[in-house]
Amino acid sequence: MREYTSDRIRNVAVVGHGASGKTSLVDALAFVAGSSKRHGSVKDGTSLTDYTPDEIERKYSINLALAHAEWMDTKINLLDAPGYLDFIGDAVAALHAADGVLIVVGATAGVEVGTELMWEHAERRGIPRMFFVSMMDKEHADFEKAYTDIREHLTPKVIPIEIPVGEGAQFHGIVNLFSKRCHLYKAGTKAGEYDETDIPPEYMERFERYSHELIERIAETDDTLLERYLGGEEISREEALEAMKAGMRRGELFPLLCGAADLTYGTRALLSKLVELMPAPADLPPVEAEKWGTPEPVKIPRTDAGTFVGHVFKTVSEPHVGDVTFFRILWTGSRSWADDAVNEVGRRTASRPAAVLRTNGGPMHRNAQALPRDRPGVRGILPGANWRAMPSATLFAGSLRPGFQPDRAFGVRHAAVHRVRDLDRDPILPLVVRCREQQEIRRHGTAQHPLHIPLDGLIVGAA
Ligand SMILES: Nc1nc2c(ncn2[C@@H]2O[C@H](COP(=O)(O)OP(=O)(O)OP(=O)(O)O)[C@@H](O)[C@H]2O)c(=O)[nH]1
Ligand SMILES: [Mg+2]
Repeated sequence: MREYTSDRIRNVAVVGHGASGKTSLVDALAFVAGSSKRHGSVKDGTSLTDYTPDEIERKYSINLALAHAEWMDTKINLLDAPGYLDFIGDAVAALHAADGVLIVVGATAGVEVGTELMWEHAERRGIPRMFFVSMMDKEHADFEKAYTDIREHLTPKVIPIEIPVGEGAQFHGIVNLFSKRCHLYKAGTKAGEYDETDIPPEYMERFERYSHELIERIAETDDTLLERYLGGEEISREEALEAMKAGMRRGELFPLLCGAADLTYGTRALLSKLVELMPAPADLPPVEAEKWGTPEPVKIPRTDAGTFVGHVFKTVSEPHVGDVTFFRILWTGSRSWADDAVNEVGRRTASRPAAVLRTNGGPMHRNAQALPRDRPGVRGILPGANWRAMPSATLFAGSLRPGFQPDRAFGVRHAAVHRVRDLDRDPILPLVVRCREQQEIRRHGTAQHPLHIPLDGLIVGAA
């Protein structure tokens, strides 16, 4: 797999209510992009990101898991979050590791309690969001209803950028409101291939209505565009896309797309929009952190120079492997990651990873690739064995060598978790995590699944 520079990376959390189609969508995106050899399925127990025996048996996600899709010369890291509230801690961790959020809403179910919770968490973080109305092929699928639901329950700033051609069993295409073209899918399409056509006459009136609304809403977020729009000037696709991306960054616009992951319909358009509209790590402001072991604040610019800095967002214990830690690179560092990537979370001795892998799906099970130790990295999302560093991709696994003494300090700060209610009395336990910035972040857990996510887990190099 090739290496990607940070302007060619998108880190996207895929969140939503339970069974809204997130895992199926991640599978379809990875397959359609050619980054996964097979189109896995939750029903058959072959999905990329529901890979643990428990998930395969139960047919729903329990853990946050990673996959990626390479599209338009860009690597889209997809963090597939579980939707069931019991596991919401992992979904919150995904939101904190990503630069953009894809909120999946079922075309029959609309906005549900899990959708609202994810929206609130994303809103608090203020990161760009995009909606995807999934399962458009299902009986009683209703795009309009899902759109209205989002507008009424989540945000009036949602705006469709494509509309479906047909719904339920008749769903067979999408009209792209930017390009004013129609994508029609053939029955039996395997990887989202489509015929591009003019807009069917019977969809013209609907297209005009939505297209008008889209341009008007985009223009409202940009004074120069608004002036031109009111002056009757045409706004090009590129200008509209650029203004939309900027509007998303400011939290003023939330595009809405649709499709059917099982059929791979709408997946190519979604991949392109993830690349075109989601921010690259390099587009974002510096990360605010603290020097390890001191209260001294530091700003970590998102450049490729300096000391390696990563953010751990999930640690799991893998059978026969040991601790596997997922982390994203905030700052690659100019030295090799293997030297820089060291250390300990709340332990006395520091340690370094025994192996670093990248994965598309389960850590040790499939598609895992060992990474050379001396490669100067590129930022991305990765996991690690009791953690650490890594280039453009994903997993980092292995066991720690005890007794390693680092000459450079790195550390993860676990947020202090305060219990605010009694576990036994309240099955969904609101917890308050107090970060160093004294900001309060509510999280939820249950007695069975207490939360120990290094939400505040910045690894900061003492440069
Ligand atoms: N008809 C149809 N069914 C779908 C589609 N996408 C997903 N499903 C089905 O919906 C069910 C739930 O899909 P998942 O992908 O597991 O949903 P999820 O959001 O990951 O669920 P959790 O991880 O439990 O939150 C599965 O049985 C899928 O086969 C689709 O596009 N069309
Ligand atoms: Mg899932």
